[in-house]
Amino acid sequence: MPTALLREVADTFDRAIVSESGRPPDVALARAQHGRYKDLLGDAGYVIEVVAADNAHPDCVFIEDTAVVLGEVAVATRPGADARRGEVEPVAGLLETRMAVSRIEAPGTIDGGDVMVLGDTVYVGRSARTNDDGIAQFDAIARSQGMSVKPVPVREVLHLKSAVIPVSNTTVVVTPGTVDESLLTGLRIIHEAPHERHAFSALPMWNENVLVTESAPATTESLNGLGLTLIPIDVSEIQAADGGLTCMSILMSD
Ligand code: CIR
Repeated sequence: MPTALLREVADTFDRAIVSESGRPPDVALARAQHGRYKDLLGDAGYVIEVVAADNAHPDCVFIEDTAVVLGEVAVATRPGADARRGEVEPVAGLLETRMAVSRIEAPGTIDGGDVMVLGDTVYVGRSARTNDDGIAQFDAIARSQGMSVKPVPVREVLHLKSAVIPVSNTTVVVTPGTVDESLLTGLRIIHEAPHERHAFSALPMWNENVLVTESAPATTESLNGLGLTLIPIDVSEIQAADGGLTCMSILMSD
């Protein structure tokens, strides 16, 4: 059964880390938007498992950053932001009931938001949160699963998947100027509409339906013709805290 791990929104979410241009998110509205997200994943057939929030970790709803499933193993990350490191163990503990868990050790850092798995290729953003040592440790684990890692330096945005957003295994939406697109070999690239810069995010689901942010209708329209079923959702409060649609879940397809 496809399974989605989610983490509840903390009461302290209004103290989440936000970029300089950001604003604190509204906690009640974030909870309502997170509830809708959970419902849409349930409608798509995912069994939902929810980890309780931890008010000592305002960003804990962004569960994607704490662990990545690669084939038969889960990788418990070591987030680049000190304040987020305590989010990892409750998620790793839950994953350990299902599969082997490998851990990224200091001085390595990696956030799940920097990891984009497309088939056997794993693109990993080198960002303010993910360093070379973290990428090297991650690469060793990926190789053990028959996968190969391609590092992609990221500019201007928090994570690789803030700017290179998969909508399927072969197509990504890219925010122009944030990555060297020649590193995205073999992928079809669609550019985010200039007036929607950083507003588009997506979550491709196992049934080939794709959640997309309501805040980027022109970019979404440019995906018509790909044969995908696109389902808009408003996640304004998640975006206020620099999150997108992938960041609120860890999806496992069997
Ligand atoms: C942070 O700065 O870490 C959070 N406020 C946002 C994390 C978003 N994570 C993601 O997109 N994977």
